[in-house]
Amino acid sequence: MNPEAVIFDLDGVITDTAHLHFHAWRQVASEIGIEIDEAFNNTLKGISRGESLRRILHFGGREADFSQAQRDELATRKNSIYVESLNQLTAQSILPGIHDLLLELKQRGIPTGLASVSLNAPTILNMLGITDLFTFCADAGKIARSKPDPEIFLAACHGLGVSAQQCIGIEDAQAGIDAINACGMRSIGIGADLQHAGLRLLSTDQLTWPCLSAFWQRAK
Ligand code: B16
Ligand code: MG
Repeated sequence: MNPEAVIFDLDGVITDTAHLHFHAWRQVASEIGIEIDEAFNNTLKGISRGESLRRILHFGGREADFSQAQRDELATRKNSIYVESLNQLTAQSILPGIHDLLLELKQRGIPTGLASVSLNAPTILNMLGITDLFTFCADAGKIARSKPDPEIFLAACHGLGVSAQQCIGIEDAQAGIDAINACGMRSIGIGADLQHAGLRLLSTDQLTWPCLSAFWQRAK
């Protein structure tokens, strides 16, 4: 038996945009006197734009200093810088092994889903030239809670018409692994430091169909 679907996170699994988020947030944060480093940025993986800003303001001790309208302006400014930087993405920016895996899943008739909380996800898939390799992309604009809440993964399952218990979810962030586990999917984590992943791999080039299939047989 095969999984009913394989559901992917975007940032850190399909392509690495974490450094682009970091550069944009660092610029906006620095303009209001908050310095963030890459270690702090890692804690924002899988966290929505609004919640990321709240955490940055909290980190800088400035949570009380900005109205909602000012926060919206900061988030919009960060997004403009980020979207500008997406111009550098091409098919070469797809992480190792991912294109081959998406093609193989398509050939095997196994549906693929995207569960990214990024409102820019459709643009990014388009820049990478892989929109057609996804059966369904959950709409981040329609979810109320970012990871570790399972909402975006459940939305992907719903759109694909599959049951979460019959799917594999792939993530690079702890919040994402927690979201996958919370909805009863089988989790694969990319990264040495992840906790509670059903299978932990060090790099996306280990994400082959034989690897996923063996994991699924063991998990069932
Ligand atoms: P945007 P994922 C997440 O993507 C990123 O990991 C996170 O850093 C970012 O804040 C979030 O998307 C929202 O992105 O500002 O483009 O809407 O990991 O869920 O694919
Ligand atoms: Mg990610």
